[in-house]
Amino acid sequence: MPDIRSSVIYQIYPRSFADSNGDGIGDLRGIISKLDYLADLGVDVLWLSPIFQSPNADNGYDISDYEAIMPEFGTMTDFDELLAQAHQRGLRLILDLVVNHSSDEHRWFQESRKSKDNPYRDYYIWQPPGGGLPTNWQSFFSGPAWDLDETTGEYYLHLFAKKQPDLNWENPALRQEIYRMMRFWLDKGVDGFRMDVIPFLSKDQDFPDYPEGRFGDLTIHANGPRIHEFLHEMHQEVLGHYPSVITVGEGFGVSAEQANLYVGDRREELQMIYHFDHAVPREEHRFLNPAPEFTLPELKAIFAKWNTALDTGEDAPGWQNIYFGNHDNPRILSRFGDPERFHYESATVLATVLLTQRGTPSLYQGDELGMSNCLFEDISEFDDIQVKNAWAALVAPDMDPAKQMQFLKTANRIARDHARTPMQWSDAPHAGFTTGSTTWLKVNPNYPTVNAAGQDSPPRSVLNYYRQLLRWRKQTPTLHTGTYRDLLPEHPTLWAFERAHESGTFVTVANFSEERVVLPAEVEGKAVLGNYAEPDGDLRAWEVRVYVH
Ligand code: ISL
Ligand code: CA
Repeated sequence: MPDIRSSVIYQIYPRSFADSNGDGIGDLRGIISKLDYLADLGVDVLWLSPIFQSPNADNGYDISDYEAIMPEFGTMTDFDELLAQAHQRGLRLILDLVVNHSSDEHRWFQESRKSKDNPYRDYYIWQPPGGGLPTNWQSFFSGPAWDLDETTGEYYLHLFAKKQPDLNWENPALRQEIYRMMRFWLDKGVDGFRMDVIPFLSKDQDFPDYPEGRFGDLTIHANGPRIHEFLHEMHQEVLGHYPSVITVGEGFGVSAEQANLYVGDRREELQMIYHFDHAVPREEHRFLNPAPEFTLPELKAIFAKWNTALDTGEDAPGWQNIYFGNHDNPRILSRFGDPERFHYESATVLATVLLTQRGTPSLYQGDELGMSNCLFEDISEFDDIQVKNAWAALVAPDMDPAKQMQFLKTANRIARDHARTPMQWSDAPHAGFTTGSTTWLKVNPNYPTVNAAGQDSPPRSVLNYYRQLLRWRKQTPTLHTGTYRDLLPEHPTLWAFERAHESGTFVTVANFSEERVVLPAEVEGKAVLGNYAEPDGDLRAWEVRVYVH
């Protein structure tokens, strides 16, 4: 089994990847039809965002049956074929495990809400009304985290939307149900799980209000008192019995110092975690008060800090999953690059920096083509519950024109929908994503110039750069396990780092600007790879090079 450290993960957002039957919604047969493309790209592991039965209040992150396929996506037969065909091509497949909450349409919740003595009552978290809301806890998508359920007159907890009630991990019967479900998928041959908001599973049973000054800080719900006991139990009961299983925890609220509690080598919890230190801050009010983007020195400091932390302390070493973007963030090219003026150059800068970093990288679908943010002209063009609920809370009450403008401008920078527009396969109508007449979310109008078919043959294309880089990464052990050292942490526009290992030392140097920069003395050796012909002398606009010495 390949070491996860030499692997690259590719995230598929199934709703937007490829539509096989013309209904405008991506599906499993669509993914099957693109497996050759993915194998040829050179990635190793496919992570599918949720494919399970769901009313789609949060696009599948609200599951109503963990062992059934969402009918819009296909059938279990389609899934079995997808898995077999992926394996035939040497691709491993991991699923999204969303077990902090389910959908309110899950059978367990339907039972749970019926009566206080229903056998499923304790599958969820209920509190009596007392003097009103049990605590002042807030939810991600919709105000207070408690909702009064009329049938029994008690509140249930939902740290996300109302339709996403939190599961009660204190209940051993619930935990066993989850473990059984995990075995069901692993026994089918699934290669592992990406675990949604995994640090949230354990809740403080004293149900304290937010501490003074931290009202609404949702990171407080992470790292609860029994989280490591639960994850260790999951390992004993399930994960440890599948020696080559891949696990990636979504580490919302986990600090660099806490990371090895989850992924330290001997902890028997998870294999990898990914952090949020460089994710777009997304408290609801950000849509009217946007936070500035990270500067390059800030971004570099975050990567350096995590590398050090994972190698430090009694639980070291630990391993992480690294990324620039995913389905919860805008497009990386729009955040950190220059899609209009230096499309090829800045997309390949981001590719090279991520794929030569230390850690197992996750690529997000479409980044290998340089897909960028899409212009949403009106609130009605968005789909995401987060944007819609924030609009309802912040703008709809008075529809103040200045607020509307500010909101739309910010959403056009940070909304999750940017990552969710359909994959751009060709310059055919709807970017070749569907043969039908509509798509569930608008297609980025730049598809005639940015698409996979158009980038397939030209040697100088973002796609061919990724293909070449992924092949080179695979055969270069230094990139898998070599140490990481930032050579110029303070430099405002250059990211220069060294990866050292007995098999060779490499230096990546990337210019995150259009200004020419003199090659610093710290960078030595012979250039082996880059995004400009003749890599020599000053670094040109958005130029990246990798040196060996
Ligand atoms: O995008 C965010 C919310 O506005 C993130 O903070 C996100 O909610 C958080 O990282 C948890 O993400 C995961 O769980 C959510 C789901 O909406 C996200 O898509 C998923 O990645 C609830 O299941
Ligand atoms: Ca379809």
